[in-house]
Amino acid sequence: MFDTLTGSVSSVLSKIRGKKVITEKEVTDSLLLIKEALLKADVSYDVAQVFIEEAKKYALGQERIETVNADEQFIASVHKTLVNLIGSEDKGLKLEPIEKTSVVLLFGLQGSGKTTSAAKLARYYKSKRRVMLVGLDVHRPAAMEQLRVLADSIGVHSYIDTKEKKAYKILKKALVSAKKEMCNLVIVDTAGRLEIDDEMMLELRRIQNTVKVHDKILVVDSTIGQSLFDVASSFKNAIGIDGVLLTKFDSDVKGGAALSLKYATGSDVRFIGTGEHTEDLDEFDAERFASRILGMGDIVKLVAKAQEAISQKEAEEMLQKVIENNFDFNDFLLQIDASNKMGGITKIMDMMPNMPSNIDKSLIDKQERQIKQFKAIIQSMTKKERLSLFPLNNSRKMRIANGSGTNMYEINQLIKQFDMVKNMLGSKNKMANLMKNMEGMGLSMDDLNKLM
Ligand SMILES: Nc1nc2c(ncn2[C@@H]2O[C@H](COP(=O)(O)OP(=O)(O)OP(=O)(O)O)[C@@H](O)[C@H]2O)c(=O)[nH]1
Ligand SMILES: [Mg+2]
Repeated sequence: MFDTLTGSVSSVLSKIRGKKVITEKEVTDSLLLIKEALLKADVSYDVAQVFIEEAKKYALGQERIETVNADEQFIASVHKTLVNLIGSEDKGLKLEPIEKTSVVLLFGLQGSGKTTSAAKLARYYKSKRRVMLVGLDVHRPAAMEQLRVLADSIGVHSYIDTKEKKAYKILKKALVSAKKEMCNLVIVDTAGRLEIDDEMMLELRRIQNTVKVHDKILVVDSTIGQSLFDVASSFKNAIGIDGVLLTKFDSDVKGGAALSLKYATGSDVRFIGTGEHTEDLDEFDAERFASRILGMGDIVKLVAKAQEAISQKEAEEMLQKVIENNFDFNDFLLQIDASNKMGGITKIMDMMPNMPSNIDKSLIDKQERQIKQFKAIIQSMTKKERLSLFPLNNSRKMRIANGSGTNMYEINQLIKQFDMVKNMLGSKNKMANLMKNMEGMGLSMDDLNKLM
């Protein structure tokens, strides 16, 4: 994601890094280069201009802090300016207290991801609220069905009416049904158009005049490019925008929309869609996003994920086993699972700071395949074999290879890595090493290590 932008911004910053003193010219030149990178990332000229002016004011206007290096202070200024520009003070949906019913309206262009996002939000909130999804796409009955299927799959209520042609009438009836079902969060999916048209806006206005809407969320495809400004201003004029949900963040190579939305809509990006599945939704975090653009990586997320993937207790138990020389294939499997839980190597790399953008993807694919293979191999072992009480002879290896659809070479590879991890774990009696052993599975966890 945004490899080019991150690459060019970090190369500008790398020229500054290590400097004790930075001249005004160096500040201006660096900011101009960053501006160029922003423009290439499809950020509008206005936004890029605002960024450079603010950053300059901030960087030059600040008093020199003696204890902080000039380079760090400058990078911090750029970071702060970016965060202000992107802005995300508002997080999540703006909801009424739970005893009241909150109505959230999703709107946007055709194919921007409204229906999918409605389902994602329902899933996100279903543990906190009783959710009902309402389909108002009166122009395409299939779209309503799509919403119902999604609602069923995540286990929330839904209300559709494929016969009624007036969207606002469906919503009125849906709210009655929501009361009956005691749903306190109604998420409304509306129809989209290829372009903004009057009929679409009229329909939205009618909806808004019929019921009290508590949160109006514009759904925007992050690959939209410069037309973002027209879209935002039309919806803003017609019904107003409280917040933005940015979809297809996973396929956003430029980052322009994410950078410009606050400026274009005056509202914060509250959520980002990161894939096609209903679980692929995150609250947007401007600090992290800015860090990523500056090549500082998404360290916060990486650490949180690592902690989630392997609990402290599991880690300590594993360490104890190594000390007692009982580390077995079951433990190894647990670690493989932990790396899977973190989203696989590709996602981990994406979160790491200063990762070169030209990493050989085929190599990563190969390593991910190998991890899957290792899992299959261990799962084909007998209970005793998994305990690693004796060396595996050739006939056992053959049997395991047949069972897991692998071959002798791959089994030997696994044993080699297993031994490596075991030795590494045993070498230093430290929790930090536990994370490091992931290197044995092809992960570079150096940065994580420093933090643990
Ligand atoms: N990769 C990716 N795909 C997404 C995301 N959100 C939605 N999609 C895909 O985008 C396409 C359109 O999504 P929909 O939810 O049907 O869009 P919509 O705005 O409801 O479309 P209309 O009802 O036709 O206006 C589908 O193929 C979705 O799977 C996302 O965050 N990432
Ligand atoms: Mg739809």
